[in-house]
Amino acid sequence: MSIKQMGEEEILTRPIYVLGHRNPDTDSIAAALGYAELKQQTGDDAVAARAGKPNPETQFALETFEVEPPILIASLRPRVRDVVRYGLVAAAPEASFSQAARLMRENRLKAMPVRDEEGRLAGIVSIADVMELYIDAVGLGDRAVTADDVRAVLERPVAEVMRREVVHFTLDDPLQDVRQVMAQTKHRSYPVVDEAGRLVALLSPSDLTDVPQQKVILIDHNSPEEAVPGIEEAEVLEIIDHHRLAGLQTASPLFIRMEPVGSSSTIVTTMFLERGLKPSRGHAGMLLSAILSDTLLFKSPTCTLQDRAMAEVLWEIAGVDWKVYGLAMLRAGSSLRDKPVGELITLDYKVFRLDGRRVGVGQINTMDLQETLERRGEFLEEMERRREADGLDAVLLMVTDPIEEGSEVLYTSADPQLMDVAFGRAEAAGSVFVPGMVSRKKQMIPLLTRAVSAVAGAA
Ligand SMILES: [Mn+2]
Repeated sequence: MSIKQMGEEEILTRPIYVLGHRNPDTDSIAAALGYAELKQQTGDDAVAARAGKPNPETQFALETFEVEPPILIASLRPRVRDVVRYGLVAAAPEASFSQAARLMRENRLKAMPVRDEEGRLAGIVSIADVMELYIDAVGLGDRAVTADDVRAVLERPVAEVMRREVVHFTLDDPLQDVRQVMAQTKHRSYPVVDEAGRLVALLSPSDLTDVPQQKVILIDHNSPEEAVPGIEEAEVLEIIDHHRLAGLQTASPLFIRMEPVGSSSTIVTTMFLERGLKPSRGHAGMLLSAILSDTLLFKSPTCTLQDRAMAEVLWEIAGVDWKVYGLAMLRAGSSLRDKPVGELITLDYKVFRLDGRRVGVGQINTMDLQETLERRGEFLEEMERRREADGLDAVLLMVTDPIEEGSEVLYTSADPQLMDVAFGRAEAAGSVFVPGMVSRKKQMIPLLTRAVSAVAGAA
């Protein structure tokens, strides 16, 4: 992060986040790491970010190649930390009221926070408090105020006169909430505390008038539904992706690189080579992992010659046998026995809008289909619960066996006809094995899209 001087305040300029989709898969993490490195190599202040917890497969890859996961960005909604100016005037609790008053006058403040020895917010002291103190001391005009009265008040320690109930904010409070509180309380300024409760700054309403937008590069996704919450408040500089275009609107022109290849990491690797650069060994290993994962070891119909060619470049740099490593990685990611069904359904789960219908489709890979299907009933129950809770037309789960090359598709739908059309009279069984189906994007979504329009046409 770079620091630039503006007046006497230090303002941290925030880096560009290279950010993958929610429910991150290996591609979404690896392509973010790789592309952030490429941007850094070409002189940009870019940082890889992730929208959620790495899945077990990604965790295996990160550990194998000794790579730190990207930073977690759970929301792009601006927070107090994005606008706060650090550095502030505060009184010690043992200071006298007159000392505090002098500080306030020097700094043209009407109120000042009080900070204890540990640096925590202890209270707030204000010029207006002095009025109350006089009234307490001498009553309302019962007798004349003497110099001794004034001295007695001014010499009292701040700790005795401060207000301890203070409207304050934390660095992580969303500005949306802050604005509401400010509108209700109408103070000139509010103390801000960090995670440990330490006083770090004062925030005034004018700090919220010109909020800088977070700059982001979206990787491995382009739809607002898959992006981190608050994406509409950020500035999207670039999109690097291999999915269909799905409705993101931007305020400014942007750089877009989308290619129908098996993985975003393939595009990132291609961009390295186009610039005569290459990723570090660790990131090469991650990018390779993503290609192997997205293409299911080059077997998926989404796999192209370019995926294969880039993978070859990457395994040279990473120094691994792709087949041995790839199988170990898929196996690490597909150990499902101990996981609750709710977690498995959402592990790699996306909601699609297909011709007016909203359909959730999850996918898990397993090397042991039978073991997973022993819990079929449990899965279907949880999927139906989720479908109702989210008001979806259907929820599907692809349980994919990359070695057998096929998927057991579990489904629950408000409209059984839709599933009948999609999977050919599957008889409300709630599940059907589809040989050859391994890709959600290239096989399942087109199939569902056709079924949705067929049902709409018939109605
Ligand atoms: Mn991908």
